[in-house]
Amino acid sequence: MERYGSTHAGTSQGEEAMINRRDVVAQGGAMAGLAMLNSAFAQPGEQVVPWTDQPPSVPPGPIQMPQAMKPGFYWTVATGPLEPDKIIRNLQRWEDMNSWITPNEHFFQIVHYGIPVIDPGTYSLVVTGLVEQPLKLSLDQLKALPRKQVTSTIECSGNRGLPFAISAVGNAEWAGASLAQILQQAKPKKNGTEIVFIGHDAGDEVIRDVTIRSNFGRSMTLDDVMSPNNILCYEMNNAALPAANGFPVRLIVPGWYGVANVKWLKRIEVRDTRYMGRFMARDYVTVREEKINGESFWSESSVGRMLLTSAPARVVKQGDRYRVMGMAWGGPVSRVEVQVDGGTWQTASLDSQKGDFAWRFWSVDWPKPTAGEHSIVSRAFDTNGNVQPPANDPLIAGKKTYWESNGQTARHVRI
Ligand SMILES: Nc1nc2c(c(=O)[nH]1)N[C@H]1C(S)=C(S)[C@@H](COP(=O)(O)O)O[C@H]1N2
Ligand SMILES: [Mo]
Repeated sequence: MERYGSTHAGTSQGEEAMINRRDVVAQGGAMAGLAMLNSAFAQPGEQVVPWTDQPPSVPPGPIQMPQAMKPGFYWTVATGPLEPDKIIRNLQRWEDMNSWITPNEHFFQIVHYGIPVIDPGTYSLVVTGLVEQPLKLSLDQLKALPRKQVTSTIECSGNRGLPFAISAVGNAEWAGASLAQILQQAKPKKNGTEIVFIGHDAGDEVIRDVTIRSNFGRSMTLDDVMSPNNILCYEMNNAALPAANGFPVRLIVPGWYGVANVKWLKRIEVRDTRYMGRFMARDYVTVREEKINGESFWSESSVGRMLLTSAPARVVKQGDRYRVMGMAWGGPVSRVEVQVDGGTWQTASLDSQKGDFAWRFWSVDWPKPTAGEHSIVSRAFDTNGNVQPPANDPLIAGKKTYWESNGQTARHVRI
């Protein structure tokens, strides 16, 4: 495990002090108030023991990128090297992620081409392509459709693949119109199998030697699109979407990695061929070595459904009693286990908040830690019998790109 010495940007030592009941309720609103009935949140009188392995702050570009983050030889970003601190924003320290619902002002933001300015009064969403009935919906028309809500945890698939991005995950209650209902209204033609979601944001990219102006886009199969959980979302935690999180309308596809949740939606296009845009087929492609009958197979797969994972959020203490708490997500979580200093795995207690797509908080007592440095690892299990893989699992070790890093990770504290 690598260690990172510098502290996270924007936090001071003073903020590391006690988090009491009033702060937790104030930060998380009513949900946090309810959550206080459960054990995973810091209780009154408990103090947070900060991790000693704080991530470095997100670097301003241009910087030396890890090899896997560099665009390919036949594809480059016309504006030059990527600038991580313009893309990855508003990360919280893990110790501060203390409410089951992440407040809007603390929700992470991934912004690849900048934040488009959109007038909600003239906004419209177009549904076009291989459909019998093309649609053009204003924001008011979208809001007039039956309102659907879903609590869903979004994680950037690059989370924990880069040393400076280890908390690009949050949980919110999203509200909007049913995506399936709108697609049904548009009536895809028989050959319309690929549904492309296009954002208002765009950038210049060079493909081979052609410079194109390309909008952010992602696609899903018609089958995946018709899942009843998907929404065309205009509200986040009962407020309008913040500008950086997709105002006025974004896609929310519970159970998929962040990149599939297209923000600032402009157009939905029904097509009959696979969509191979940057964020489907060049970027956000996981390259992994698999052994099939002893032979290497290099799988190259587009980032898709979220994978099972967990993370220790923080260690708290009251007098000489210690507790480790954290979150698990990316599947129907059934159990979480925690290991200290490579010892035996202990079963954590899971908080009761549920929702098929929301993270679960967990906690475990740590009765008598000795003075000194300790490492803490968690692993999640789901109801389908999956286990979060250890770092040396071939699934993780054979992966050459940084996306989908759902393996077990160690955090460190000094007692
Ligand atoms: N139009 C558009 N949608 C986008 C992005 C983007 O840059 N442009 N970033 C994606 C990525 S990579 C992630 S992880 C999520 C993050 O959602 P958030 O910024 O609301 O946290 O948005 C996704 N949707
Ligand atoms: Mo992402």
